Amino acid sequence: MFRQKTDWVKKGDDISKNLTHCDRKQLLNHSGKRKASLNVLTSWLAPIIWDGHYDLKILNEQQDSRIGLFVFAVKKYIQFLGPFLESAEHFFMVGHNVTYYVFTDKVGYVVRPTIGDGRNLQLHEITADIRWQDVSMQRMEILTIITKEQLPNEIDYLVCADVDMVFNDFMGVEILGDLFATLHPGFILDYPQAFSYERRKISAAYIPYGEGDFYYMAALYGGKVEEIHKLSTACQNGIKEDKKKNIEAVWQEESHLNRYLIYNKPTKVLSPEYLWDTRLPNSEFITKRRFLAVHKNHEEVRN
Ligand code: 5GW
Ligand code: MN
Repeated sequence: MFRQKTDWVKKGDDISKNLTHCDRKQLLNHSGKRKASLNVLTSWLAPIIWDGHYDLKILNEQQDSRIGLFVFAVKKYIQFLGPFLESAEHFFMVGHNVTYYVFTDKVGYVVRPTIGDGRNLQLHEITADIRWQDVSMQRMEILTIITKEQLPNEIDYLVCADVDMVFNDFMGVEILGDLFATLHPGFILDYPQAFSYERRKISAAYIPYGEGDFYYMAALYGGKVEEIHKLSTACQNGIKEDKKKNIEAVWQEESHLNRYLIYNKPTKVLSPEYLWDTRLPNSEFITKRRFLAVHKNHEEVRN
């Protein structure tokens, strides 16, 4: 039987804000804009996760997995770790079994937040690479190692996130799947030719014009541990090949991630509800802002 829309709207929620697939597309009258990101299915029939299209109660009852959240916080980015973890305690996989995997060069600076039942925090000390371009790529290298050696014994799904973010609304088991990635909120209405893919043939991250479904952001993706091992290994190999040629992809590991996801389609795609930045246009499409970019001073955090 069809459920009434009101069935899944919590008391006090503004129903008009609960945009359906059709509402969202109707908002888009501009010509020359692409609607693919606003769909609830990709062309390979993977769901695009938007609020209002699933019943979290049912999903929670089906899900008994162990979930890891991998986060990297070296150098000045240590300042983002406290708010990241505290907000995760409020909003990330509430009621499920969660392990935080924190990698930092500043273990002594970490203030452990109060962690709820069934949740735990692992702090791992690493030495940070010197160049900033290498730091974000170092994340991939660590992922390849832990997804092979340690994580298969500890968790089922791994979620990988940037640390310069805060959870601002619930992010739950609706995101979990064999391999999932999130739409970059800056490109939701663009056609693939405008995506900032790596366009130089010499790079292992090269994507020719005419290919590509979406532009994914490296600030949130995940999947089964085995799938993340395959993904990180492929990206890491691409990064190493480029390094041998003395080049680096235009958006570092994000470029390699985008290439991987064209030839290995994600089984779920997360809508921009899962990665938002309040400075961006097109916010009328986004009624839930579950994971927000912290507005950082680039000069200050990079030096
Ligand atoms: C510092 C300067 C330039 C680029 C990256 C860094 C940096 C990144 C760093 O010094 N320390 C660090 O832990 N990171 C990790 O890489 C953080 O988890 C960060 O969220 C992630 C990606 O780098 P971001 O957040 O600067 O990338 P954007 O695309 O969000 O600006
Ligand atoms: Mn970031």
